[in-house]
Order: sequence, then C-alpha cells, then structure tokens
Amino acid sequence: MSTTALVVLVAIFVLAALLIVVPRLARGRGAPEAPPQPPPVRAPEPVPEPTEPAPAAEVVEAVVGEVVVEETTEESAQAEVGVETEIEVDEAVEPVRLRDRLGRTRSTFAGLLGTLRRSGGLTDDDWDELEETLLLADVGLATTQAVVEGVRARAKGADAADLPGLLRDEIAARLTATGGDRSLHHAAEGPTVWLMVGVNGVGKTTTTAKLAKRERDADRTVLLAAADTFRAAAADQLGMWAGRLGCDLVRGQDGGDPGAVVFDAMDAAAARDLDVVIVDTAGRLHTKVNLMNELEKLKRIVERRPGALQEVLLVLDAATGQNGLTQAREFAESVDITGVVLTKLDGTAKGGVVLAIEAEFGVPVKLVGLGEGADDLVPFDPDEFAAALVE
Ligand SMILES: Nc1nc2c(ncn2[C@@H]2O[C@H](COP(=O)(O)OP(=O)(O)OP(=O)(O)O)[C@@H](O)[C@H]2O)c(=O)[nH]1
Ligand SMILES: [Mg+2]
Repeated sequence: MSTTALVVLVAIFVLAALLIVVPRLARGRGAPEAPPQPPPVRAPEPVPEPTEPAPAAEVVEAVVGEVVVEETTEESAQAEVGVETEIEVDEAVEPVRLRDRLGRTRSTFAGLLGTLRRSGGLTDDDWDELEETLLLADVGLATTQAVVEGVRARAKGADAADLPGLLRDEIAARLTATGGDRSLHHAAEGPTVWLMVGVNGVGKTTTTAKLAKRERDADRTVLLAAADTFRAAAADQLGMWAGRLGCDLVRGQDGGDPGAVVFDAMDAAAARDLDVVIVDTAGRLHTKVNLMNELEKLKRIVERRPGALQEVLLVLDAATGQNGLTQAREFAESVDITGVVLTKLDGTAKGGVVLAIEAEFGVPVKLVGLGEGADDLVPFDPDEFAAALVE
C-alpha cells in the first residue's frame, strides 16, 4: 500500500471519529436530554373503579342530600378521555351496518340458500328446510309456521331459486306490519325522559351510553341518571360513560333510593334546560316483584311531569332467544314498554327472534345492538334485515 493511500485511510478514520464524538460532547454540555417517552396508552374500556367525580367536573349537591349531580363540562370530558377513547367515542367512524354484523344469523340461512340455488320446482324437502332454518334462527314455532304459510302463498308456480327473494319479501312485510313506529320520541316541550329496563346483564347500561352518543351526535344535550343503586359499581360504570361522552350524570349512593335519583335528574335537566334524560335502571333486586314495583315507582315519578316520559325501552339480549319473550311479557305488565332494543345481535345466530318478539308480543324492535362500542347501535330496518338474511 502506498504512503498516500495510507494517509487517506487515516484521514477518513479521524474524520469519522470526530463526527461521532463531537455531537456527543456538545449534547453533554447542553441541557440533559429527556428520555424518550412511550406514547400514552389507555385501555379502550377502562374498568370502572369506585370514583371521585371527574377531576375538572363541577359537583353540585342536588335537592335530596344523598344524590349527587355531576356536571360534566366539555372540558372535563376531554380531560378524562384518553387517546384510544377519543378514537372510539369522538372520531367520525364508519356507520355500523346491520348486514355486516349479522354474520351468525346469516350463516344459519346459508345452508338453505345453498340448497335452493339449484333450479327446479320447490319440493317438500325445500319447505322442510325452510321451516327448520327459521326454527334454528329462533323465529319461534307459531311465527315460523305463519312465515312458511306466507311464503307458500307467494310461491305459486315459483322455482326453488325464487324462494330466497320470496322469503325476504315475506319477512320484510311481516316486520313492517308488526313493527309500526320505530322512531324514538322526544317531548314537545321540556326535557324528554327515556327509561331503560331489562333483566341483569342484557346491556342496559351500554345501550344507555350508546343512546346518549346518538343524541349528542344529533346536537341534543343529555343527562344520564344512574338509577341502578342496587349493584355496586353500576353508577361508576355509567359515570365512566358520562365522562367519555360529555354528558351530565346524576347518581345516588349505593343502596340508595333510585326514585330520588330520577327525581333529581329530572329537576336538574329542567333547571339546565337539557334535552334528554336517559334513566339506567337495575336489572336485579332482591326479588323480581321488588324489581317490577321499583320500576313502576320510577315510571310514576317521571310521569309527574306530563309529557316527559317518551319511551320505556325494554333491553333484551338476542342470544337468550325465546326467553326474551317471557321477559318482555313480565316487563310489559308492569311498565307498558314502548319499544325493544335487541342487543348482542352481532354475537348470536338467533336474530330471528326479532320476528317472534314483534309477532307474538306486538312491540316494535326500535334499535339493535351490534357490538360493545358507543356507535354499535343502529335503528332496526326490516328491509335491510330481511335482505341481509337471504343475500
Ligand atoms: N357484543 C355485544 N356486547 C354487548 C352489546 N350490548 C352490551 N354488550 C355487553 O354486554 C355486557 C353487559 O352489558 P351492561 O350494559 O353492563 O348490561 P346491564 O343490562 O346494564 O347489566 P346489569 O347492570 O348487571 O343489569 C357488557 O360486557 C357489554 O359490553 C352488544 O350489542 N353486542
Ligand atoms: Mg347496568
């Protein structure tokens, strides 16, 4: 190797060493560098802990000593919301589509559709398979027979391949006839009150939150009333949602009087000129008789303000299938329900229970729950439902 080459090599080495060492020295003399911070992480569904009121929330003692009104300002709501929560609750998300979340119920119908795809006349086997499919989807015996009769009447001279379309038309027609008005009503004047009822675990609290989100998205102000004082942490669960959604919350003490919560919630809503009060109730008390008596009492308290009570919504878990009918009957006897919210339709093959509820019970399914997030609630659309089953 020539001397020149050696000199050049050494020069390169020295230059590289300088490039590495000089910046380090400069940093050492300047301000100490902060260690890299991991991005803030929050669980998407924070587990409700016994809470103090939200940090920035103003807490106002309400009329009855034991009940607390928490006014959640926009500011406090944002302060409580973590990165992932914001994504879930605040960002515009693609609207949930019924047909995309009806996977399990649709798969019940897939076998039938496969059989019918062949051309040719309708056989007894085809009719048997139709009946079996409807029963599997929890349409219920009486309604299944009525649907099959309806499709038979439409199918005069039709091919097997026409059956899916005829079934869709029959289901949509039946639901349109039985459902009536599926809209959620608002009071002409003063705060609207919606009472959420149903047995434990069906999704009342989650649905209350989802409804609050819908109302907030429609630019209405919402107050949530935690009238489930029976189950420890129930009010915390609702309080967490109130914080995330930016709604006011009225809650009582554990084991306190739910009537006082409702009373104060209505007062607070009227005083602040809020649009909607959604009352989350207990799903279980010491006995079922207690529960029904309690709900009747809550209803009477709301009815003291004429025109305020616009909906008594029975929340039913679709996965319980025909059992939902029994529940519907019991609640209707006590509180005159105005509509049903059928939850967890995303996780069950028993979507056909919608038909059974409306036909055998005569109350419209107004909304369906399609997941655990705040946006996973959609108005029930019979045409979309019927089409989704046979597509
Ligand atoms: N997949 C799915 N899960 C849901 C839906 N609605 C509610 N859930 C879940 O069902 C569980 C019970 O929901 P809650 O809202 O606490 O039920 P609840 O009726 O208030 O229960 P209690 O207060 O004990 O009577 C929770 O894990 C919810 O996330 C839904 O539409 N789909
Ligand atoms: Mg609850």
